[in-house]
Amino acid sequence: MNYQYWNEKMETLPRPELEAYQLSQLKSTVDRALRTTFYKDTFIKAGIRSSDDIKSLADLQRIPFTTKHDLREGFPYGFLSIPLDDVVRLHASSGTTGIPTTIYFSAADLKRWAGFVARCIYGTGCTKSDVFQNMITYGLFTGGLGFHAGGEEIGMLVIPSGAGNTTRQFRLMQDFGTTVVHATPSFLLHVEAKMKEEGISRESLKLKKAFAGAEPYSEDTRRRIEALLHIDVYNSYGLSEMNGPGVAFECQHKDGLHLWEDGYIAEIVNPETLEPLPDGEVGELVITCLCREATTLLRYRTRDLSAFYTEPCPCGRTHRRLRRITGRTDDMLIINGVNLFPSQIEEVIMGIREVGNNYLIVVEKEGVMDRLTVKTEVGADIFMDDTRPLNALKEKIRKTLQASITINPRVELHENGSLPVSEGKAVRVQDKRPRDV
Ligand code: DLL
Repeated sequence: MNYQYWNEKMETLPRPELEAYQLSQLKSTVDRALRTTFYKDTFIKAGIRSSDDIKSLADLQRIPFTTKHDLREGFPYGFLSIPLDDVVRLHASSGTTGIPTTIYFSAADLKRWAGFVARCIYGTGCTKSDVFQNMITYGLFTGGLGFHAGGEEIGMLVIPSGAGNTTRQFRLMQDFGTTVVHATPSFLLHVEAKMKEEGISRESLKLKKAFAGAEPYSEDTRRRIEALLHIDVYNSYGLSEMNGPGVAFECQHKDGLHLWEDGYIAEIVNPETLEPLPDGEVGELVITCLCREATTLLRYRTRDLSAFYTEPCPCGRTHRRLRRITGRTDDMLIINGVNLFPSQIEEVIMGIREVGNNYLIVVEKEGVMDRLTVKTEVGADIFMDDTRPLNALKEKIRKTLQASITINPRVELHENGSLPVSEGKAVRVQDKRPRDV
């Protein structure tokens, strides 16, 4: 395979040098943290007075974890480590409580972030000759401007189309010969369904690749998008607290996501005990940001579940790979006492050929019991008025799900294109059970 590196020196830095670099960056991050109102207090309690107290990477363990709750408590400037005058941009994600978590960037931070995203894009084989249509939300969400800057850094022609409006997306693809797109996996599935509906032939498009991320999806979903659109799909992971996209990305092997360890220190911990887990074991991903001067965040508990690969990657990059993120610790549903991640359902149903591209999980109370309903669309080639094959399909889905998740779900089949689609991250779960107050 022909590998291309955007920043060969950093991407292939031997581990001892990479770790020495991390240590020096960690030290400056600790010094910056001491300038924030949040860490000043917590560091003093932890006995850290300056970066001189950090002698090796192992000393990271002395630093307390930071949570989303801390970020909200520190709103708006508790994590800022440079004068506000030197801040040139903010991004924010508004959570369910309404208090946004806000991340500030200096001009140098934006430049570094663009470099990491460029590294991701270039590593998939893209060049400045590609035409890149960024079909994701712009604005406070980091996916739009983050990928936009990465594409421009490489010198690609970037089309800032934003999310939604498939008719206009097809038009742009045809007019400008789009070769690469970026979207959530759920929007890519929707695009494919709309292509059929609008009679757009695959041959009229020059598409080769897609970057898909911002929400969990299964390997079967990736394969489905690849087969339907005849493209290569690369998994892209990131979060606003760590700048946005550009934290971890698949290389041409599409087997695990390289986490850029010169920009981030990642740990996998047991989400209950918070003890570190050995490579290969699934746990909560905790990240320290080394590549940003405006907002300092150390040992941030992402709530995302993943594991480190133990083997190095044949592409030659020395940065460790993460397994596909299967969900979040706070995504877990408990149904009549059985723990269930929505990704377990997706894994099953996306492997069934007759199932369409969209689905919804509904949990309700029936008397004292929880009731799980899985609503899935059927493929475009399946007729809704032919009940015999539909009943057989329903039974097949129910049985396969039950064998895999040990819960007997109710299955509802819906016409292709009839379940709600969101332009941003897909909303896959409706938990209608009354909340205990
Ligand atoms: O979703 C940043 C991003 C934009 C990533 C574009 C990739 C592409 P947030 O809105 O803060 O930021 O959401 C971050 O989304 O903690 C994960 O739970 C989830 N997530 C992001 N990428 C993936 C992925 C952006 N590839 C949260 N697989 C994260 C699974 C993902 N989950």
